[in-house]
Amino acid sequence: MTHSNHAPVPELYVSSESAAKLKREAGDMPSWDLTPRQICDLELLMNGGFNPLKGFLTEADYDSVVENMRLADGSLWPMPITLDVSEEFAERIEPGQDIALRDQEGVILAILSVTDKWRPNKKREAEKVFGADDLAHPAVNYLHNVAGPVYLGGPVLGIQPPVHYDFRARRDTPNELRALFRKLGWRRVVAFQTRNPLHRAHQELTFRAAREAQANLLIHPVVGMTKPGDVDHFTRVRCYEAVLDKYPAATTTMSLLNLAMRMAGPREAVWHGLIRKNHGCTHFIVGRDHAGPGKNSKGEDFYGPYDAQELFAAHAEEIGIEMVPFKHMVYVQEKAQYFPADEVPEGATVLNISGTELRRRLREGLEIPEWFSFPEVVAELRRRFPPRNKQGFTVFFTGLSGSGKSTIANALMIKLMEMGDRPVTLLDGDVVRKHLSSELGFSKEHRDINIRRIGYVASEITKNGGIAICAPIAPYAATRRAVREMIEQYGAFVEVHVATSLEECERRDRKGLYRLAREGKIKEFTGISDPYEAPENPELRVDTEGQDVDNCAHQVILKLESMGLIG
Ligand code: PPS
Repeated sequence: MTHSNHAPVPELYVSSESAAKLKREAGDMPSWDLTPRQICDLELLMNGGFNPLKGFLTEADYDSVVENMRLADGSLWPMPITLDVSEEFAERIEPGQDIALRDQEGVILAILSVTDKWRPNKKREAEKVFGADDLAHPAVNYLHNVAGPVYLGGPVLGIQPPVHYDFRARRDTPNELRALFRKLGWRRVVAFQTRNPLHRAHQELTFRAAREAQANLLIHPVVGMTKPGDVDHFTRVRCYEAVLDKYPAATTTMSLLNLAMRMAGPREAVWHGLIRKNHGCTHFIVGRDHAGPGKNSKGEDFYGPYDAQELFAAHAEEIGIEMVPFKHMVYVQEKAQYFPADEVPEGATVLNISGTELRRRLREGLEIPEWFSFPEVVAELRRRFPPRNKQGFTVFFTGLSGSGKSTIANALMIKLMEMGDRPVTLLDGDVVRKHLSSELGFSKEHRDINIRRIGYVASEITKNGGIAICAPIAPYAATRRAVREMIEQYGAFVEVHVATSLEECERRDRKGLYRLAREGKIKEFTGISDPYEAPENPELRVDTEGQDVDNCAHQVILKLESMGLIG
């Protein structure tokens, strides 16, 4: 069991002549455009990473995997690999039919011979596979809110692998890795699964694990889909490449795994083990809280910290790979070196920087010590996560018509341009309606489209390091929240409620619209005949009654300073 098996794993690809023929035939079949997760699953199905699966699970296999962690024939398989489709598509498909599976550009990757079509009990799947039907679990959220309602199952004939344009030299199929290990003479290989950048503690623990197992080391990071909010794989791979140089020459290699993780803790660990076995590894590092999804909706952990190790240990023989339990490594100041947490000398000073603390230091441009990480890794992370005063952000004004949004937004823009460190774009309500949304009216549906367009443009500006100032009415809280979510993945979202009262707006009536609205000559007018949901927790509320524009804009500047966004 501890010697790597160099014989190839079965793949689902057909020969190149058959592929050409199948591809022609597939042109006439109904086709399903695969989702990003399904593309990851299909790649590992086809290249043998998910051996012994021969396709997307049938209903009998699915039931058995969900209930017993085994395929219907009894072999160990912990994760339902299913093809979820939409209602509309499912209506057109009957068992017995072949369908073409296409990537998002329309390239035909495989043919699925549909043998089963069913409506899964998602609540049961959530409870049995992920431990709870709780939307705080990313895979449960995916199951209920992203995945389609109907599953199709059946064997897959592989035509071609999904195309990757990035890091091609670092991607290997299971059989390519097996061949590499054979060529290098590596008979024992310990795999390290990761979805995070590696720092010194990881380097220490992986190297120790390899020494203990008397094995070579495979850094096997996931580049398919990881936990929402993780560092993107482009940045991570550049970090990994820097760390690779820190291992003694010829002991260690790295390969990228296009897996879509589910964050299913114990079941996921077993799954990861089977996948690594297929990739020719003999040992696998399982850590504390392996593939943990974070906290549930009550703020508790979904799984116990060592549940994954226990489940893995109970099935190690069958997985065919030996577990190397992860040692939690900590830095001991007096010794200037890393120790396993349970071997720290008495009375010694242990230093630690948590993930949250690391993000804070990056955000604020603070020092990240060399004992914690490698300078090359820190440099990559700093490049990707510049301090807040170098990142893009969005200031989103909301308020009634005539509340003074545009005037304050204009003054703010001029002040920010005077500072001159980042480009500034003003997306004023009227201007947007002229250039981006000229066909839209003021129904709820049209207002929402309008605000989402503004949000999209602002999120692109924010992503690219600029400052977006938006000044629409944006009367609906849910739409403002959606825009916030779009933007916060790239930078700060500063909501400013211009809280001028309706009476005051109407008294000023700068455009003469309130009079027309009162006379019924303008329909669906915000505040008069249409709702305005005032923000409950804006970053800032400004009152324009009794203070001038300059003062209001200055309050926004002070807020931006206090948030570390300028200065
Ligand atoms: S929304 O709800 O956010 O899409 O509205 P917005 O794009 O900001 O457009 C508001 C400006 O359009 C003028 N206008 C109206 N406002 C509200 N309701 C109705 N029915 C309406 N019809 C025209 C009005 O001049 C708004 O400009 P501001 O700058 O807010 O005063």
